[in-house]
Amino acid sequence: MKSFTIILGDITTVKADAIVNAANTSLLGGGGVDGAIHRAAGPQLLEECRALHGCATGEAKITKGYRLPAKFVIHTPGPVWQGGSRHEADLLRNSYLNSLKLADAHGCRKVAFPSISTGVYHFPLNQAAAIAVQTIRDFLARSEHVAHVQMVCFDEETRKAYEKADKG
Ligand code: AR6
Repeated sequence: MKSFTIILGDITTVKADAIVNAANTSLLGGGGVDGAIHRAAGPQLLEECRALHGCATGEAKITKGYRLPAKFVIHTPGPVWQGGSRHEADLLRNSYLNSLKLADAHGCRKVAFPSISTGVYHFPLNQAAAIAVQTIRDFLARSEHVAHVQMVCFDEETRKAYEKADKG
């Protein structure tokens, strides 16, 4: 049985095969969930990230989880919202899809996502939630290894938006 769940919480405490990081294209850390993941994983994560030489928006790269309870971290830079006419929706969909593909290729069963691009990147929350939920549910219907996907929302407003998007 496959499942998709939406919870309120801190992704750095989630026990999963992979957690996804809402990174930037440098992959060298930042604020928000990126900063929290690097702090919790420890300095070895930054060391491994340096060797990756960045990542394009909508693409994804994988590292170990080091001190995190998660085995892997999948780093994906989501798009910065620039009004909606700069392919932001396609790029956000790519961030979810490429992260899921990478998790599946590494045999991950449980994967946890934060709300990519809806923090300092200012992607409108309801639109981002609709894209995330649809991409995840479509992928789950045909994934080989990925069986449990969790959206880990850091605040109640975000949790409500994903719940609404999932109920249609
Ligand atoms: N667990 C789960 N979600 C969290 C956590 C946490 N520990 N901390 C924050 N969030 P943001 P973005 C939520 O700004 O918009 C960084 O500097 C947060 O409340 O982290 O994709 C990167 O280096 C919000 O709902 O990511 C990039 O430069 C969501 O995570 C840039 O920010 C995303 O907010 C990426 O911006």
